[in-house]
Parts: sequence; C-alpha cells; structure tokens
Amino acid sequence: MLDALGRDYQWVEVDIMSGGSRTPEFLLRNPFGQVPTLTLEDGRTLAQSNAILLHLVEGTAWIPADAWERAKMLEWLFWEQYSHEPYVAVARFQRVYAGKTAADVEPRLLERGHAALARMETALAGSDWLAGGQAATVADLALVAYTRVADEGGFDLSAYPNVRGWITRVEKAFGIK
Ligand SMILES: N[C@@H](CCC(=O)N[C@@H](CS)C(=O)NCC(=O)O)C(=O)O
Repeated sequence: MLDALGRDYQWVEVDIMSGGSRTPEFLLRNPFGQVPTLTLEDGRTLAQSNAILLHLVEGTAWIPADAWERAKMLEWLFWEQYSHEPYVAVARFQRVYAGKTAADVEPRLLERGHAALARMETALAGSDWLAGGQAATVADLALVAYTRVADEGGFDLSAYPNVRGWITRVEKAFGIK
C-alpha cells in the first residue's frame, strides 16, 4: 500500500520463527506479538494488517467515499480475517515455513480455503472488484496478498478463472510486481 501511495518507508524484517515477534522490544511496539506492525515517525504503533491498511488509505481514492461502497469494502476486510486468512494463509505457512509436506497439511485448511476461493470466484463473476464498485479498493489489496501465493499452500487456482483475472487486475492497479 505504501508503494502504491508513493510513500517513503523503511521495511524491517522480523523473523517470527526465531522469536523475533516475542522480544521485549518488539512487544513494546506490538503487544499482540505479531507482524505486520506499523510504526509512525512520531513513534505511534499500529497492529493488524487491515487496521494498518485503513489508516494508510484514509482520504485517498483507495477507500470509497460513498458510505454503502465503504461498507461493502469493510465486509470483505472482515471476511478476510475470519474466513480466508485462517485457511489460505495458514496452509501456506504450514508448507513454506513449518516445512510440512502436502500430505501433512490439515485437510480442514484446504477444504475451508477452497470454500473461500469459491466465494471470491462467485463474487468476481459479476464485478471486476470485490467491493463491487467501479474501482479497486483496499479490500482488493488485502485479499490479493495471500490469494496470489495460494498455490504455495497447495491451492490450485486453475479452477478459479475469475480469481486469476482479478489477481492480474489488482496487481496492475496497485503496481505489485
Ligand atoms: N490478524 C492479524 C494476523 C497477524 C499474524 O497472524 N501474524 C503472524 C504471521 S502471518 C505472526 O506474526 N505470528 C507470530 C507470532 O504469533 O508469534 C493481521 O492481519 O495482521
């Protein structure tokens, strides 16, 4: 999001596998002990990816001015946290970071992850963007993050053509390489 906004920032890598998110220094920045964490120039800190995104896009075109469209955007952001990330991202975490084989990944993660991808596939049949408006919103960015790398968690996206087309659109809209 910071790249799309053309804002200057410093990226600090935190190795969560070796306890980097549990050090006293990190917990002062983020008592939740999780990445991502945003630290502003004045020292204020913010946790939770979607809270961070919403703060960054305040007053920009990435958040709809219309109250209904904004609510539809929030609908997807809340859904992402409860019905997408816990499955699509966690399956990838188990494969890529925890070193599990495909056979060792909990079947429930794949089942629920596919249900989330199917939900997106249906929504994107009638609209270019998740929130349903004429332009990309920050909900598209939040959802594309783990969807574009879902294959690393064992999700074959070939069954989701609308999702694949949307990924390309979102990457272009936000300048993601
Ligand atoms: N709901 C949070 C989830 C953040 C989260 O689960 N981060 C994980 C990595 S993806 C983490 O930092 N885990 C390290 C830990 O819990 O120690 C968000 O969207 O920011």
